[in-house]
Amino acid sequence: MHIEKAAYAFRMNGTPVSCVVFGHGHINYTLKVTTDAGAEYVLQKINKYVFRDPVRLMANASAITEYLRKRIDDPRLALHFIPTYQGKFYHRDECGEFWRAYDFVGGFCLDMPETDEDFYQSALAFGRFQQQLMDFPADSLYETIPNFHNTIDRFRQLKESVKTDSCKRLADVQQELSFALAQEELAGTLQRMRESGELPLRVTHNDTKLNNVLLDRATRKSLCVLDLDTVMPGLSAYDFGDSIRFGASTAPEDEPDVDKIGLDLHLFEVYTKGYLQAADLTEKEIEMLPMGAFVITLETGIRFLKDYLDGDLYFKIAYPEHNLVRARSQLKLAADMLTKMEDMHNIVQRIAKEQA
Ligand code: GN1
Ligand code: MG
Repeated sequence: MHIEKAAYAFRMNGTPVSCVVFGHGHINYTLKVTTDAGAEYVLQKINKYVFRDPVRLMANASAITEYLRKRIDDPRLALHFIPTYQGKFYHRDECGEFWRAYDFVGGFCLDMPETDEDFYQSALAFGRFQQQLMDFPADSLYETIPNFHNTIDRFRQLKESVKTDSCKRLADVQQELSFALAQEELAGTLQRMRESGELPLRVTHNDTKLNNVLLDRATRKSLCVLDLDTVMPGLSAYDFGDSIRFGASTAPEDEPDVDKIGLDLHLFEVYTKGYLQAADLTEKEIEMLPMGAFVITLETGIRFLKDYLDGDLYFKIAYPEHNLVRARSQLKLAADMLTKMEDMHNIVQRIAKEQA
């Protein structure tokens, strides 16, 4: 068995004896390490193309987990990073790659909710996360990816890639591009409200996919949220919206048959119940939740589209057209959401009233 050398840099309990690829993330390289003492860890190589400053990234992530760990009674309710023998939360190897490790506490993650309750549990987890960080000093966090959910800037970046067309792929994406560009004005709504101060800045997770929630094997209740790389000041609508995009779709993010893709309003309702129960939002924030679903779905669509045009530099792909397939699915989902804005709005308002 090949054991990544980086595993030996961390103060693990025992000596690593097994090391296997793990999880479904699109960005970092993730492994599960087991030691001769039976201890299990997640070991990750941080993607330096995506995260330009891994040291600051780990400063954010460890500050957050330490803050959370003071506020929980069961250690499985927050990630626990393992220090290296040098006493840092990251290890820099001889190739200049950055690694980190955290306790593997068991549990499991889902790519699609198997039951309503699974999805509800994920809503509670992300709602709680935001609630627990309500008083965390947001301005002490570095912006690990500047303008991450600045949809207006995402359009600017897309247009740059269109202009360059470095891989001569523009002809493949005409239909997708014209749909996306027709939504540009509406898609800037949240960013404009953020800038004008109409929506409050919060510490948000910003990558709230269902598979970033750890569920307990025995009880199936949510334990904690994973992947703290993009925790930054943001809007509640981003976190809500990204969860809906990923978990309340009738098909996976990379479903090639767009006819299978749409918003499942029942799952939308399930998630809304959990999120509003756990997080304490202002009236304006509640009003903008459906917009969050649309904006983040469209934004993710144009990010995949841009990466396809650029030659797949950002997201890991499993086959050559993967990013194009993902872009098409997300734009189809965004289009379906547009037709269901009023339904989403009615559901949100009804639940908000019921829970008031
Ligand atoms: C990436 O790493 P992963 O798979 O959790 C991406 C998200 C996208 C998502 C799409 C840092 O998340 O923003 O929504 O893929 N993360 C980053 O599946 O760009
Ligand atoms: Mg991620």
